[in-house]
Amino acid sequence: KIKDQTGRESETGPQALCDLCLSQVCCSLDTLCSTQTDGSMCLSWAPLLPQEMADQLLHKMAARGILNDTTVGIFRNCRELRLRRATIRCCPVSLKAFLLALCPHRLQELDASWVSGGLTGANIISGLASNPECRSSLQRLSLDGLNLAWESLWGDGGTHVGFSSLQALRKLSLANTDLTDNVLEDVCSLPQLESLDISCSAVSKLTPLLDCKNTLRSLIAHHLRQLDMPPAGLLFVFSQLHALRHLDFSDDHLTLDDSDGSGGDEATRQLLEGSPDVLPSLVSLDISGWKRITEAAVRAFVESRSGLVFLGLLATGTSSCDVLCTQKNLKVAGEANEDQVCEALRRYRGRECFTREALVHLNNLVSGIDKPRPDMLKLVLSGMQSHPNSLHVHLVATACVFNLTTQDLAQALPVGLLSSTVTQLLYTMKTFPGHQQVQKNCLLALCSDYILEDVPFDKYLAARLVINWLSSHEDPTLQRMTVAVISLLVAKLSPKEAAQLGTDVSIMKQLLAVVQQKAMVGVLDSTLKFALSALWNLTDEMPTAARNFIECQGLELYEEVLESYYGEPSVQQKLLGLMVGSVCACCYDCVSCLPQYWIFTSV
Ligand SMILES: *[C@@H]1O[C@H](CO)[C@@H](O)[C@H](O)[C@H]1NC(C)=O
Ligand SMILES: CC(=O)N[C@H]1CO[C@H](CO)[C@@H](O)[C@@H]1O
Repeated sequence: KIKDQTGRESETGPQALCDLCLSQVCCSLDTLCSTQTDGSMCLSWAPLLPQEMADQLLHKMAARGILNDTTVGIFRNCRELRLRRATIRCCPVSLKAFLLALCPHRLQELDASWVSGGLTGANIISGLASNPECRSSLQRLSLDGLNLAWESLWGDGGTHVGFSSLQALRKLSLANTDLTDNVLEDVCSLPQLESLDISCSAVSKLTPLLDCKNTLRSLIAHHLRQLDMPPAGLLFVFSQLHALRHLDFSDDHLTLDDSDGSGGDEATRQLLEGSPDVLPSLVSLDISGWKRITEAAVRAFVESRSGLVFLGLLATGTSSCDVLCTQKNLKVAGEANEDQVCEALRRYRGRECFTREALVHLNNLVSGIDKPRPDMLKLVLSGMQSHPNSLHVHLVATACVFNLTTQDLAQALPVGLLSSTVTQLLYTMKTFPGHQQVQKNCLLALCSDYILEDVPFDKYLAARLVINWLSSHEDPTLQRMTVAVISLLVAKLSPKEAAQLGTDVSIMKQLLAVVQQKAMVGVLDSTLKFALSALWNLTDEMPTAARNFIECQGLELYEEVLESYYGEPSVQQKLLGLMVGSVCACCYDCVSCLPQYWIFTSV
């Protein structure tokens, strides 16, 4: 195990040299490339790289968010950079760039999920099928989240292409697409199809699956909203899928009255209670979210299938069924205990509804916890990262983070993990600016001497976010916390960052308002002291900040405060320190503040 600078065991160890080199290439693309006439980039000098290196470079570029029409141009050179396992996941890549840069390669794998350049599923299929090598080499394809725009393939009497043109496909993912029954028929005619994901699509009948019953080993059919088959029909299809080992037929009906009468509920129950001759090869079954199944049905199923390795039972009300504990090799996603909840968080990372449900149960488990649990914190963090815009997820996740990092627990966690966690909290604060509870949870988690002092994160961003929040809240406990956090953060800023923060008049006003509020009632508490320290740090030798301070009537206010707290050395020191500092800073810069200077000397 590797130790980090602070001597603790680090989570990750050093980065691989290859990884560092690829990152360096990503940062230096501008200098390594020339620009072609159409604006795309082209490596000025391209050595013949080992094949895997090209894949890794593309993955790195996609992960860093720098893959787009311009930069993907470097892969047009398909002699030196040979792609096999390509990804453009979530990247803005247009049809033209896709055709020029990716289609000439003999691809084995392509992940084009959630691309944002207007590419449709039909574009991708016809592009790939136009390269005869690709037709026979492509084994895995993921088009999650895309508009398939299938009609466009049949326009103008052109040659018929479809999924069936890609004869080597074994694994296909079409979750969250407009996949319909007709297109599913085309898909199921693939001769080697082993794994299919049609979750959240518009499919209404599963009958086409009968065409690939001999090859299909994994079917993911989560939340088929438009499924319209009687239970007997569904069960018949299942009974024909002899080769199926993994079936995910989960739904996300988390309340009882949400049932859509698709027959899925009843079919699930019958499947559980039915004979093990149906789906004889099954080792993994996911039926999370279905409400009408019973513990008796689950028990019957588990007892009749000794080879079972996974069962998804989250939000079914059956995960505390006693038989589950007796199976040593069986992993269960559910809510009955810690293992089940963690399993659910791992499995359902991509599913908002289940992630939230599992986090709620995790929060119950970790409330009052007194052992550091980096494993749990990692799961919470990855749930937040997978659903950056889901308020439901962040509301619960931030509460979990607080409980998992509170007090002494933080010091026992790996610094790298804490640093990523705080960075995520800041992102969360930024994403949900108006949400009281989320902001409060983040603030509570941040409000730790150890985290503020010893964990690396963007202190400038944190200070801005926390100050923003201060403006809209008057609850004294939270105000004290906020001001304390601000004062610690401001002390940690680089001179450049502090100068930048001090240029914001609203920040000065917030802090002065706190001072004024305290001075009016004449209390001398930590909030006042923290606010005075923050103001001092912000203005010390900072001409612009000092001028802002003066323009916001800071000197007048300080004059009054000085009178009210006469004989309180701790306050006096902070007041005079700032006044001397700001006036000095300001007079170098701005003669107009001289009258205030005279006020000051008179004091
Ligand atoms: C693509 O990304 C690069 C690097 O991030 C950027 O400089 C360039 O402007 C982007 N091009 C387009 C077309 O968005
Ligand atoms: C020990 C501890 O800090 N428990 C807290 C866990 O989080 C909830 C809020 O979600 C608090 O109410 C508990 O006090």
